[in-house]
Amino acid sequence: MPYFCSLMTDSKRYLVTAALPYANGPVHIGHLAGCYLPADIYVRYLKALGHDVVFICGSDEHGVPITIKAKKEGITPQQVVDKYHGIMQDAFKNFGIEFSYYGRTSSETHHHTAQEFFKNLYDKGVFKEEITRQYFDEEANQFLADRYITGTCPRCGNPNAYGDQCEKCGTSLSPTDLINPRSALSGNVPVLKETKNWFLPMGEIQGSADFQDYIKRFENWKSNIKGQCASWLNDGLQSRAMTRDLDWGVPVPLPDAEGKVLYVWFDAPIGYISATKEYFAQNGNPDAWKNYWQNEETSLVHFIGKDNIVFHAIIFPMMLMTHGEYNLPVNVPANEFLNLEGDKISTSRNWAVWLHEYLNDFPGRQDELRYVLSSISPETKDSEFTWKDYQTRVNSELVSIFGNFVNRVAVLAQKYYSGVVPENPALKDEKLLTAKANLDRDVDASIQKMNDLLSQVKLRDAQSEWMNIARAGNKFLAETEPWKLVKTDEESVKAIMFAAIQVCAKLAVSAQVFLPHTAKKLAAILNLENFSWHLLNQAEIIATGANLGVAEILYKPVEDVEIEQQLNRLSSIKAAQVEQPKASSLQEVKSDIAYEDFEKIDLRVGKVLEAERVPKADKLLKLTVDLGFEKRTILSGIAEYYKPEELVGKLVTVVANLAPRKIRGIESQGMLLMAGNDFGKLFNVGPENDIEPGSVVK
Ligand code: B3M
Ligand code: ZN
Repeated sequence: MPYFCSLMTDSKRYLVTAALPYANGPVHIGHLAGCYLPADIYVRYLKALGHDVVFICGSDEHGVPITIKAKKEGITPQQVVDKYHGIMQDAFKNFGIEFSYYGRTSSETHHHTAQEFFKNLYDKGVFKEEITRQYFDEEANQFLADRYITGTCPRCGNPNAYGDQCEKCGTSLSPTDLINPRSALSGNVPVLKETKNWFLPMGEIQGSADFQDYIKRFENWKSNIKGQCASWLNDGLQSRAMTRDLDWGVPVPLPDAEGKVLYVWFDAPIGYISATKEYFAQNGNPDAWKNYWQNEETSLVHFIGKDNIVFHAIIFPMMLMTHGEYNLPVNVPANEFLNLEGDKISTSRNWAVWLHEYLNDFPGRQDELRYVLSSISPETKDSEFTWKDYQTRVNSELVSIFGNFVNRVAVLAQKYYSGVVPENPALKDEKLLTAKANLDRDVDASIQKMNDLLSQVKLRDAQSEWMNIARAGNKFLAETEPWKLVKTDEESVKAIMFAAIQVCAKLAVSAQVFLPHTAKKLAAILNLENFSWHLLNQAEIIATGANLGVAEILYKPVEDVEIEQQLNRLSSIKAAQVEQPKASSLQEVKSDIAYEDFEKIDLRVGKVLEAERVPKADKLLKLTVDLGFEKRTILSGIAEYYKPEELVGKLVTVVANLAPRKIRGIESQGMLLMAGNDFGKLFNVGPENDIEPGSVVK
């Protein structure tokens, strides 16, 4: 039954990218599960089918994440990127993520390519030059782009959203969208200062026929991407500055742009193009990159994490489209987030399983981690890595099901036939015939499903079908019991072992996409040289008379003590964090303000009349507050601290003249005063006595 013949015959060209990680820290399991492992599996699958694939990644070496890290470590941004570029590249390689090329955005080719791209759009008159007021830190004497500014996300209420994006809900933001903005440099409240920048008029482009045509593709994409994109498109896209007042990045290639660089999200995706150029230049074919970017027969696929969706599904395609010579992505498979032991993975809080440390602690055990991460891949929703679960999945699935099956077959084949594949005589016994028919049916069904799932980029389920092949093999051995039968019916045992060896070969061929190290070892055990995906169609992969290799145990069980060590490491990190806030739990006093400035704030007593949760916003409550002279709708990020019913009837203090602001499509007409620090509780700051709503607080 040739289930993937159609795919085999029309070999296609693919350019697959995996998000360029910021070179501001090592790679952790969240990165791997988010996009690098899925991209690698998909690329291996396409290659196994015989397609022509170039797989591109590299270090994102610009942007505020780099300069913030440099400041923190007391080194230059260049030193930061040099350090982490090497660490990341090595870790990916050792883990078996096989990029065709791993570039870096500090390269000369990249600077050129990004500047040329910008110039191309500039010359076409795409950008709108605008003088706007941007946040500025007077103490640091610096504009606060992107991550230099933090505040509360207007969409989900996360108090630690960045000026370019909220990592909690994935929304892309502008600094002025943030509620209570603060400078990440000094903690100060920033001021607004005028500066000139070049904007991509995304609203206009959204209306263009080309873009409307492009977004039809979303129809076939994963629902998490479709959902996010639909919500931005429904809100209507806003223009976005493609330049920044920063001194680290690709200089804006215009005469009047001194001290300005390209927005990191403008230059970084162009990094995919630059890296492809470098790859082909290195191979002595400097023009071939065009075939992968500018030839419509090539399929462009971007693997990313959910926080990068808007940039890859909307902004970069708009750039490519307005340039005019490039392909647009045919798919943008984005994963959700992976959490670790009940908490969000965080580089800055050191809450992560670092890949280079894993490779150190578990040498030669890359595939165990690959297996577990694919099994829990956050394809449709956030998922969770725990060390206990890691141990269970390795020991009770990889070792006990797959490892056990191939080991039994290899050992019996050595024992009965000295490692030479036996003949395949026809089975006669009814029970054995049924067992063999079941085996064929189950293995074929799993291979077919695995193929369908792989081509739909449903890699987690695809891997579980792969494991089902081994399950079918174990069931077959349990039903036929060749170790007993060998005493009475040697002919049937030959047929049983022949069939079991073919199942091992199918496992080896299909393991190449998920567990490449395992596939190699198993191929050596089977003495299998050809790895073509074609073979999965064949009833017989290894012929009678072929010599098998040496039997070898594929995995060792994960010991309790290994898990304890990892858990201890994590607990000491938690312990260190709990202590830290105590030392600095009180924020520093902000710089003095004039009384006239204070007087501008109109504080009033309000009475909460109604309170309810805001759907899909964990932290937000929607309140109706009586201010005496009118009733106001106020959204407040306090849902974690107050139940709606606790607030009804309470007196609160309201900033009554705060400019209204739309949050989640609802206009918030004021703000409640709350006391608290960044980690503990929040308490309502309201009058202690019953006083009339609308009374002035002074
Ligand atoms: N460096 C963000 C990230 O690491 C960014 C991706 C760039 S892809 C062009 O999540
Ligand atoms: Zn948010």
